[in-house]
Amino acid sequence: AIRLPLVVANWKLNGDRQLLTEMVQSIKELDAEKVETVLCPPYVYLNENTDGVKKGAQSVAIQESGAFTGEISGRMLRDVGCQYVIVGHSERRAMFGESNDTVAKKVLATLAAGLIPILCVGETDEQREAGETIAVITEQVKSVLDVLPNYSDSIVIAYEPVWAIGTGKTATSEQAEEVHLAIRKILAGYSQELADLTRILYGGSVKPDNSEELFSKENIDGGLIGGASLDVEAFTNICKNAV
Ligand code: G2H
Repeated sequence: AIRLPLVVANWKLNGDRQLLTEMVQSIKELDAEKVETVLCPPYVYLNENTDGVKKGAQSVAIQESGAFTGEISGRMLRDVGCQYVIVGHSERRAMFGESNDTVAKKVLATLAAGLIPILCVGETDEQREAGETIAVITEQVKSVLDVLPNYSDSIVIAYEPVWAIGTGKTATSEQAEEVHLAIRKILAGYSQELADLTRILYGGSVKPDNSEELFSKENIDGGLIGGASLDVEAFTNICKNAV
């Protein structure tokens, strides 16, 4: 494949230093030439030494610096060795009021700091029932790509149907592949190279036993893993299934 599989652990508001240490020990044994792995613990753990295992943040400030109490900038994340930032996770959109416009600004802030954004998109249950899935995804992807000055900047997209997040419901591999293919077509509208190179991850109740089937799909290039990324054995096995 031209796209190296990518598996990202999104710990959300969970985990501690000990889990990070144990996870690093397990993940560093994987063949990095066959699967790229990124750990996204809460901000406070990003300064830990992860022995070559890649790190990402779960969000980032829009601003570069200044009087923005509680915020963390892209430059700071890069300074402590991060390479990725998850942007626009559905929990941030739903609970912290992040609009498509905010998400686009965060993607720009991420790229400006020399980091790779993992742009999350996904429809709610009601939107899927109303037949709006592709329209919602298109709007979410385009609102970011339309403001990118340069499509050769590397970005990752994560498709996470909101109804499948932390609910135990997973999209079938066919449902997921259908949306992943639609996203790749949207990317091709900007440039074929962007479509060919951009990794599109699936997220939403990915577990060791459903990951192999999901990752076997042509347009699913890896996963964004929540709950199962808090278990060393489960997460390691998901990474192995992406090879
Ligand atoms: C979706 C996913 C990780 P989970 O939010 O981003 O979480 O695997 O727990 O559904």
